[in-house]
Amino acid sequence: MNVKLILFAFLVGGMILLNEQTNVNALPASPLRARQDPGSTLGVFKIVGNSGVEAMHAVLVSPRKVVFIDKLEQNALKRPDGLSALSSEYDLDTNTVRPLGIYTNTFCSAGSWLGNGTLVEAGGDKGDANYGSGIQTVRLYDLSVGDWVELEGIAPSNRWYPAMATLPSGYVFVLGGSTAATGVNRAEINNPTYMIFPSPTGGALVDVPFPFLTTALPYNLYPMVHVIPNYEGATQLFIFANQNGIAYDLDNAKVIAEYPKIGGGIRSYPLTGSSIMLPLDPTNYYKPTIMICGGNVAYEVTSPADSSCGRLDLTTPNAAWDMDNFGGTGRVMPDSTFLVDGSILFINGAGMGFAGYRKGGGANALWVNENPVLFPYQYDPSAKTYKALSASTIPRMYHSVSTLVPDGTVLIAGSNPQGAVALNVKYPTEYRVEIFYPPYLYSQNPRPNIISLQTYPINQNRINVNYGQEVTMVVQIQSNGSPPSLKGCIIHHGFITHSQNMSQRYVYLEITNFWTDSTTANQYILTLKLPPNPTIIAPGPSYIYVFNGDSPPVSGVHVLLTQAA
Ligand SMILES: *[C@@H]1O[C@H](CO)[C@@H](O)[C@H](O)[C@H]1NC(C)=O
Ligand SMILES: [Cu+2]
Repeated sequence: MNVKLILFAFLVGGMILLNEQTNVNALPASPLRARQDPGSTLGVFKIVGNSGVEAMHAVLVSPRKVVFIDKLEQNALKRPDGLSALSSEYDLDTNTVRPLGIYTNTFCSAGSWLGNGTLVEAGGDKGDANYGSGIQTVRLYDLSVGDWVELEGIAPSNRWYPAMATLPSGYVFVLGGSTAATGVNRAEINNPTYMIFPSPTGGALVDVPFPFLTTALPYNLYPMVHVIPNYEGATQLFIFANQNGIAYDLDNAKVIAEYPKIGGGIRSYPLTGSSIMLPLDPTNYYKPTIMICGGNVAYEVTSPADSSCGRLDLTTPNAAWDMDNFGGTGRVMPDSTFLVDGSILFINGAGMGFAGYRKGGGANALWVNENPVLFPYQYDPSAKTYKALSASTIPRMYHSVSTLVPDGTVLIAGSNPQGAVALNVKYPTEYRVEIFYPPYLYSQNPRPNIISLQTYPINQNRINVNYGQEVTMVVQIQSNGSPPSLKGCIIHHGFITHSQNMSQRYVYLEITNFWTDSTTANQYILTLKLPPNPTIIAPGPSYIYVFNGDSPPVSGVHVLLTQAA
């Protein structure tokens, strides 16, 4: 036996003995403590359940429920009428699914929340004998109903691979796409227009020309759209496709800035990259920085994925892209997901090829996305550093997703690089749902337990809050000898598909007051100031968090953020 090993065994044994004898820090088992799983400074993946339908899209609809949406294919999960479900609701407490009622083809659509808290999903492809056409369909999901209502054929044009974003008005902006399914877009099927849902005039939905999408051909599908924060409350959008971005004033229908071309590869479908607006901070007046990562330089099966990210300050005149090497690993179809502490998880994707389906079958199958990247990076936006974390065992390539869950974990699902369900192939239709426990869940900083917001107890229900409001929170934090070091934030979790988080956003909240609650041990009362207007973060459902050092709360608070009446 090796000397080091003996020494190690002795040390571990000694430590256990010490703990048993002296009972050092013997706290009761409680969610207030850091997780005690065999520790990992690199995070842990766990397979927890089955998504029922392939998870092409995912959206957190309440703290413990995620809705998945697939395309038209023969999933094992059946609707009450016996046909395969195309959408499901996943319960994070029981790890079970129930089928939802989507009856039109959702391949491939998009979604975003209305400011009133209803989820909108729009677009898709042709139907068949059993399922309606989804290509002009708008779908609505209300928590109170717990299921979809489909408005078939109400959109004025076909949209396949559109982008969506919640506007400061609370209406949803639906941009671009093609009029038919395609591997790469082309002029004959391009849809260089946008529509706003519901109709701002109250009349029929209308399409408005948007010429940028013509100049961005052929790589203009799932364009990236982010509302630009400003104090005036103006509706200004950062829109990016292919390798170029503009700032667009939607109120006055004009381009107000054209940004330089990004370095590195192409960033839009099928050479799919990911974009994210870095956390906004009131201490620097919500200065907006966009980060775009991954993609590919060429539409070729054997082309290695792009290993670059660009950061751009949208409001700095003549700003240039600040490029890096994406941690040193190329990724096409990465997902970018905010963690509670303001870091970003870059996860999923492939090291080679592009977004799309395998060509051929059997031993001759040609996989157009290959070399799955199994490990995430945790990116620190302030230090601009990447940390490689633990790897999953499951490839997550085309049609896979990840989303933050309010308990600080990340749900990962999907992957299906083929047109129909296939299980016994190299990269099968993937139904396994994983939860990733980021390193901060193994932190020694005790986790805050939020007890109430504005005197309302914390449960699954949304609490109504307004822009500019100071909200009062009661929180318990187990003592570990040092006083808690709290930060606050509000996160809009977005709607995730095809490596885009429609309207996902992270905004730090100023803690304006903080005092110890003299009536209850380890309890604190604080006030948090919400952002001033809906350009900073979309109106509608969001989650308010406080975190202790890096340690996230037991759960964020589900709120509905609106303008004061
Ligand atoms: C939100 O607005 C949409 C579109 O007008 C409407 O269909 C939906 O019922 C509204 N939701 C709520 C909760 O009021
Ligand atoms: Cu797709």
